[in-house]
Amino acid sequence: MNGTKALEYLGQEDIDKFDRDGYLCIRGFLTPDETNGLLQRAKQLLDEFDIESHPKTKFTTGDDNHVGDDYFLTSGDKIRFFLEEDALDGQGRLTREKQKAVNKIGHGLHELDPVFRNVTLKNQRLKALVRDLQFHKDPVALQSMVITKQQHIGGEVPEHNDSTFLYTDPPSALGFWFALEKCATENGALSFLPGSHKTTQITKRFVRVPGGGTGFEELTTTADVPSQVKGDYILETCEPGDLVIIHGSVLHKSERNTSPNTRFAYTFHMIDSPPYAIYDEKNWLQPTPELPFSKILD
Ligand SMILES: O=C(O)CCC(=O)C(=O)O
Repeated sequence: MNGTKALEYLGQEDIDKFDRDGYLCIRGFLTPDETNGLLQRAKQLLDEFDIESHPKTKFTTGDDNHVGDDYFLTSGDKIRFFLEEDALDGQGRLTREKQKAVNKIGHGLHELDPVFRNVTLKNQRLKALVRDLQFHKDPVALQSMVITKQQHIGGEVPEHNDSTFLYTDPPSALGFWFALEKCATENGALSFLPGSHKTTQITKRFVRVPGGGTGFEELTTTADVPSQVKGDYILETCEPGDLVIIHGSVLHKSERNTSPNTRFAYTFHMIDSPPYAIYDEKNWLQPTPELPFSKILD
């Protein structure tokens, strides 16, 4: 994947591991100050958001029941708050304090909030890593989120790959996922099916449905790859400050958090830009003239 250019941040063994497994954990990528800054800012956003004017949009992920209301669809250039499925009772009232009811904050943190922007768009270490990986020719950033995995009710994230949700032609999604707290078995650490990026086709894409809402569109695939994924999921426990780079085709998931500890993580994605990859108007998240997707290597 990497040519003859001298590496700036990664080692060749990191690049080889990412190529083999479809994901790569980089321990201690963020400094303790950066990690704590992101965590405290996320908690401050939770303290400050107004639950009275909130439409009570929950973050749901099932194949037949994925969130798709206007609050979600127009959140690409905003900082919005999506609730845990179990945070509301039958009458739509919160069953807990608002800070413990939010599943995730998204999706324009990396553009709008200075603390998140610094780590995402202004981060020289990250730019060096991106140049080393050579995954993209001209990457842009989109879809940033703080995933809180709340104590006791933090929802499961079912098996998926990210290119289904951020589809480009050809697929080019790459996830950057930063642990802000300890991530262990009991609070829903990420797990991966190593190598599945080489054996899994992108067979559907998450789209805006004409007339409103979201759904999945089936794709016709021509790639000649084995459809049967072999092997076992590997749970990747993380310490605060660790970064996991996630190939857009690799299968991954996280379990429900039934523990008394939250599992805050910050994540955003990169895709390639034209002419290398086309991101079209069917995608759920749309750039706006006021806030186009920012380039990473400007
Ligand atoms: O943080 C999680 O539990 C899931 C994250 C994930 O699957 C993703 O960012 O694609």
